[in-house]
Amino acid sequence: MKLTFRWYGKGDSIPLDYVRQIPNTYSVVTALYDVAVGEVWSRESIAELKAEVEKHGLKMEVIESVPVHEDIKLGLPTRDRFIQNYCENIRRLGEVGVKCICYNFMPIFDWTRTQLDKRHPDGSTSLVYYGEQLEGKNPLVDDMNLPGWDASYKREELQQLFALYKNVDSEKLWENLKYFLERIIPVAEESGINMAIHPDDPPWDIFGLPRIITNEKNLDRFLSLVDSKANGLTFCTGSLGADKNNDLVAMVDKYAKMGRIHFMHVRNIKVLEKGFEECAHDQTAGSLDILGIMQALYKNDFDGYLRPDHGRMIWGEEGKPGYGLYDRALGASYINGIWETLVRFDKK
Ligand code: DNO
Repeated sequence: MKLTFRWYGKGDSIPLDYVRQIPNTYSVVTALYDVAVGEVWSRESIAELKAEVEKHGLKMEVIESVPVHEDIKLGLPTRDRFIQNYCENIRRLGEVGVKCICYNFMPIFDWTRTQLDKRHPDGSTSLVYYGEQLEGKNPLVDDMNLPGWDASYKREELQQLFALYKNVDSEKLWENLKYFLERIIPVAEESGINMAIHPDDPPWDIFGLPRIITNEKNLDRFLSLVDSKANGLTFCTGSLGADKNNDLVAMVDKYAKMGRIHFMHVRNIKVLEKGFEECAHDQTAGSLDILGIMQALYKNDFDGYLRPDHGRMIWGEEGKPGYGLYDRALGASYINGIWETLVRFDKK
């Protein structure tokens, strides 16, 4: 396991020196945040970001994300130009030693929550998703400011996008994903990069938009679209774990054995009837079997990247929801402790 920590570049309020002080941190997980989706990242900006990271004794081996332009997901004729740009970004990142790129294939929206600062009895706050609050809501007419959504979309743009997605059901989305993978995976192979798709969060359709990276059957289908090691997974426990039917331990065991998990996002959640609450990483804090997941990684000699995922806001910290320092550092330490224990009491 190579422990990593997400860092949002120079605009991140958490200094790299602090990240470095988290025991066992090997690499940051970062990206360029000022490039429009679909455009080519300049070599200068990539080099500058890498130099900044390395100046602080860390590596830059994981990029999260190189976002996928909506035209690619929609399968529009304009997609080829954006796929070419995507390939160029893979090449450029490979040139500077990046080993893994995380991306997602969710239509329009990335992760979705109903509240970012739900206060819990111990005074901490965290991200939550209460499905009841979304029932009967329509983002095209209701005034909704759902956290996690790209706030830069104007209502009219959203309406246009939704209209375009009318022609894209889940089968069409699979087709468009295959078209994309068939073109980028050979480039990733040549560039020494493993592509790692992030599951849909939450793993079910949102407002009639299809979501397909959601469960074991679909992950199997995804991996077989292009059967190459470079076509792999970001296994996000919190995303996949929101669906009670996903047996995370069995899935981690299976995909780690196949060598197709390149990146782990580890966090715990409390699974509710119609949603979930994010909580501390610890086993006892939520519903997921974090120990079982870590053990499945260990048993399969997992040597990919892993990062603690969203943390709560604790100890009065203010910052980017899910991405404060304190609780993610606690998560990292918890993960280190589990791993060291597994190594010490080796029972493969
Ligand atoms: C949320 C993240 C996601 C993830 C993207 C990957 O905190 O896990 O936004 O970075 O889905 O493309």
